Amino acid sequence: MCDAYLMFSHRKQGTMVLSSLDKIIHLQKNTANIRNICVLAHVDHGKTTLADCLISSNGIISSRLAGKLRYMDSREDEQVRGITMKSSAISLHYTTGNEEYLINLIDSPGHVDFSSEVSTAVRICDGCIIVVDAVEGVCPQTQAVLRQAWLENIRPVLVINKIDRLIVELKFSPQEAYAHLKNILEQINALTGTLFTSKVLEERADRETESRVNPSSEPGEQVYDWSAGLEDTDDSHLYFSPDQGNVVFTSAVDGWGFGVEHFAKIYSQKIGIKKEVLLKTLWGDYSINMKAKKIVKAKGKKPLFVQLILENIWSLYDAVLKKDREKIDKIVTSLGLKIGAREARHSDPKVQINAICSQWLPISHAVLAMVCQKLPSPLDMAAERVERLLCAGSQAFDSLPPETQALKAAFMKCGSEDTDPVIIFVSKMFAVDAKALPQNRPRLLTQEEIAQRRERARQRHAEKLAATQGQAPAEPPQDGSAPETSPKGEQPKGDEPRVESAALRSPPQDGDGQESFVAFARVFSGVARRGKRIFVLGPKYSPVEFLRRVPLGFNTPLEDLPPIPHMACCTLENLYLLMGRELEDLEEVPPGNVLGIGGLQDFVLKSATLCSVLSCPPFIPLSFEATPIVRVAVEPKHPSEMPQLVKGMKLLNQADPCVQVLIQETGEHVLVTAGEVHLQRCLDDLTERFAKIQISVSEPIIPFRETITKPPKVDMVNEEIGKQQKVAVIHQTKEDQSKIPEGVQVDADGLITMTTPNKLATLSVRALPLPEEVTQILEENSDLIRSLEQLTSSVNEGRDAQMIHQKTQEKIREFKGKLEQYLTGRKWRNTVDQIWSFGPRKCGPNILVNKSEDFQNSVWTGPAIKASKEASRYRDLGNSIVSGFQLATLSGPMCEEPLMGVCFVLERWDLSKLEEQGSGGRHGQEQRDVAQDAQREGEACAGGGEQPGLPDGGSEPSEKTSQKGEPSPTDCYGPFSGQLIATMKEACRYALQVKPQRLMAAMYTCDIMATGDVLGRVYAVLSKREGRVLQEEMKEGTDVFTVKAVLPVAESFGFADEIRKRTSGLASPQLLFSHWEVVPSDPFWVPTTEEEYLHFGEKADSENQARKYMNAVRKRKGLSVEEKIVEHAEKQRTLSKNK
Ligand SMILES: Nc1nc2c(ncn2[C@@H]2O[C@H](COP(=O)(O)OP(=O)(O)OP(=O)(O)O)[C@@H](O)[C@H]2O)c(=O)[nH]1
Ligand SMILES: [Mg+2]
Repeated sequence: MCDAYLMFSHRKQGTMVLSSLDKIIHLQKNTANIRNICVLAHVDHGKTTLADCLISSNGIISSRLAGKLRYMDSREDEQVRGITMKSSAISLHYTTGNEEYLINLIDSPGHVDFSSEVSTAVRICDGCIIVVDAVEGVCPQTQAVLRQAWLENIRPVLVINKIDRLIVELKFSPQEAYAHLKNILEQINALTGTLFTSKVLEERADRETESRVNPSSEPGEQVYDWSAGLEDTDDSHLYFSPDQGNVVFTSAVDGWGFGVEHFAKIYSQKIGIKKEVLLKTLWGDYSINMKAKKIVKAKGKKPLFVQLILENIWSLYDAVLKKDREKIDKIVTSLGLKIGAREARHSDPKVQINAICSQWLPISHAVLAMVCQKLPSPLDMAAERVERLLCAGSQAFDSLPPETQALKAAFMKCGSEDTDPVIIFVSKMFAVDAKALPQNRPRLLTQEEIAQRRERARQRHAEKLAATQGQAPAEPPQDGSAPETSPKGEQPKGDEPRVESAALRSPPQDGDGQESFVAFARVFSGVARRGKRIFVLGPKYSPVEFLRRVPLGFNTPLEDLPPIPHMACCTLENLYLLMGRELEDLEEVPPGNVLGIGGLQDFVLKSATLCSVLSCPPFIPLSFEATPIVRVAVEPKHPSEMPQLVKGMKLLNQADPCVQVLIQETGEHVLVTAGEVHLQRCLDDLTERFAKIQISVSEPIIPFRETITKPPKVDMVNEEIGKQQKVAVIHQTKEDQSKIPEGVQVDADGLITMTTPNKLATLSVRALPLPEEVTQILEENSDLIRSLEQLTSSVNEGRDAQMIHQKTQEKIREFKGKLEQYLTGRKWRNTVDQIWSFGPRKCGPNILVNKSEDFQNSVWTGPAIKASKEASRYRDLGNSIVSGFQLATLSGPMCEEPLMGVCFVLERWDLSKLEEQGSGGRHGQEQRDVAQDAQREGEACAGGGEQPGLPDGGSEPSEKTSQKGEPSPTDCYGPFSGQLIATMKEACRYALQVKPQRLMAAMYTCDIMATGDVLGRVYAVLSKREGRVLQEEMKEGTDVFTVKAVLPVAESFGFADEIRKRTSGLASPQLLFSHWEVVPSDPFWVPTTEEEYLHFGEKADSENQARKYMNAVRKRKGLSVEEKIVEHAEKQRTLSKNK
């Protein structure tokens, strides 16, 4: 097969040079030749290594170090752990033919914990490189990043990396490797297909492809007609296929890579078949009849890809690994390569392979050529992407003011005239050591300067020598001798000896180790100039609202503007070119470029839209895949250092797109992070950079949800709850109910009736468990619910609602339909129409249903319009009922965690007493703010006034006194609306407590890749931690298994480490929050039947997972914990029986 090498002649391909800053500045102006791209992949698939290769092509790092240095991983912990944690950008220069390109490359992390960094990267790119490990294939994060790319509307190309592993590790034959690669492509195309057809992309799909062509059913026949069908339809870019030029095969560590185009070019010259034909047939089931120079479609025969490409690579590896000197030399000469003597003699085959392959098939050329050809420039931004970026929430683009709509053209034109609006999006803020900023850093010395310095050093040395020899120096030392050697405007004052090439400048004034924030941003339109005044738009800024406030419109001079909410004005202080670890100063940045902006830390928290015109709406928020779920409380080791901690937390919050920093009601400072690795990074950042103090960290705070279920049919020993046992159960429920105070009426079926302390209103509430599907629908649609609630409330307040996007209305209808589909049966009749609110926070997974006859109100239509005075009173007080419901759902009775999947039905709401009393009394109550007294006196009043079970009768005293015209005693209860809120809240809580309550635990999905031999150990760890395996699959052709499991977050701490240790690093899990799951055990369970006593013992102290969780939360929150320390069980039992 070696003969094939004779066919190649090494031609100078795209060349890359060490670019000067001037060159880059020049290239930034040619928008059509800019490519803003990010590298996305599953963790460890080789993004940073690939980036190294591309960077080394620019001479920024040496090619020998490429792949080892991991230049883009500039943090110490990134280097130590070997994973990327932050996305960072670098500008590269690439020349091919006559065209020069500027490539703004962003390397992103692959670990799930840092997926928010991926979101910040894709927002400011136009295209992305998806890297897939040839052995591991499509992994969970591959899917996630592909999805993110799709959602952002950026175009992907594919790099299948680590091909060398197929040769060296898996020892595949070229034919097997081909089948394997084909398989990977199919997987990833299937993924693209599902994304494409999935709901999110439905509308896009409709527009972009009339006919969805499956790449496997490519028009094969046409190929015989050598020229026809080559200018294929344009939807091809959706799918990955080597013949489309959007796939390259690489080995980043060995420095090589190729697309089929490279080989098509060479073979078309050698065999004399048109390049276009070869392009179409080099991938796929085609083989060649060399004699007839004909390509035929043939299954089962050796495909061209194997024969003409893979076999050559395989035989090269074979020769090098077997140290077959002769063969190596033959290959090298036939390829026309020149291998340095050092590499050629090197004992490590890797070095040889790298030396040969990186010349033969330079990876940077293969990848960058594909990027330049297949990925769009900023000028090609789709109109649709612009519309999406500008239309937050449910707004329709057409409903925006005309000035705003006009901005679309600016985006697409990328105009750089002075009249073009400047629009910049900041996708994250990152912290850099202030010393590293260009303005605080010594300038790189030019050759001349270095020469001068060398001369000076020599002179000094001579002086010193002379001095030691007791001679006077030939020349006096020059004081401040060489102004020309110091950076502009920085005159070195001292005459102290200077260290060559070390810092010329004293550390910046603001002290050592000061953190400075740089915005990671992109100019979408106009030229960003240093010193330019610009508006910073917060996420809630709205041009529509602006027009409402400012009648003169968007052209109002700045001085005349009234204060506008969510908007600030600032100056672009410093602009930087992002060069990986380095920043370079820029004066201006033309549109379509990625840049860093200094001096925004006081204006921008995490992300923002900067704009020179106020007609621009803020960009839609970044979509984050990972939900922050791991919470810890932090405190300084020395209490006096609290201010530093607070300051540090603030900085950390700004520097990380995903972390949440909050102070809990308990006063604890809490960090919420996406996972353990993320947590560790945040803590490191806090102690080492932002707070610089010792901190102590609590055990992770694990979130739970509270819910209720249907009464169980079997008891804990799996016996059906029969009649006799039921007695016992009821006995227990009675005991539970004794917790419910007097004055609250409980019906047998769980209906709670409560009266406000002033006896004027009576509420009857029932709690029902929602079907699981409904809870899920509610969870999934929380954004939609939020817009729905906003809409209804703005209608209620009489404001005309903003024009709602047609699509949103449709979605609301669809959502309602789905709820109706699952809420069927007698119990749920008409329920959907009667939904009044969602909670907590008006968008949560619990619903309030209004079945009261006196007052109808529904979230879909707003309150029923009844003109009567009575109706308006109900309407006014309705908010209190909703607030009570919101409070009740925010923290449940078990351990004050939010509720989930509960439906509260307000069956009756009686205000007739209030009506009787007349409005005078009510006014009196509402106007007087006696809340403080009320508490004190309230207790006294409540003691005597309430009659259990007779809510109506209880209101008598208040009526009497109010008739007397004296201050009514009900005043002591505070405002009536407040009483309603409290009563509603309490009623909801009691309604829950009479039902079987359950905890819900947060669950991770966990993807583990492990080789067959360590699989058993992985399972052992999983089951120890209450994990459940959902699926186990073997990757075709390898002995790698992928295991999908679910694992409670509560049990996940240290899981990754444990798995890694137990499997000697061969398996590593990726944990991603997925859903909430009911913990089956009843936290309040105690044995009640003989069987249960027998089985669980009288102390009933065997493991009750739910109770353990509940008590842990209660303990943490400082709530009372009923821990039964049953010393003499017999005695206690008799006691309670005697009662
Ligand atoms: N055999 C082989 N190993 C590779 C190749 N490319 C990268 N690697 C190795 O894969 C490991 C991970 O590489 P990285 O470049 O750090 O991976 P990454 O995708 O940046 O990882 P994260 O940033 O943590 O998501 C390193 O040990 C690399 O040496 C390749 O082409 N072949
Ligand atoms: Mg990386």
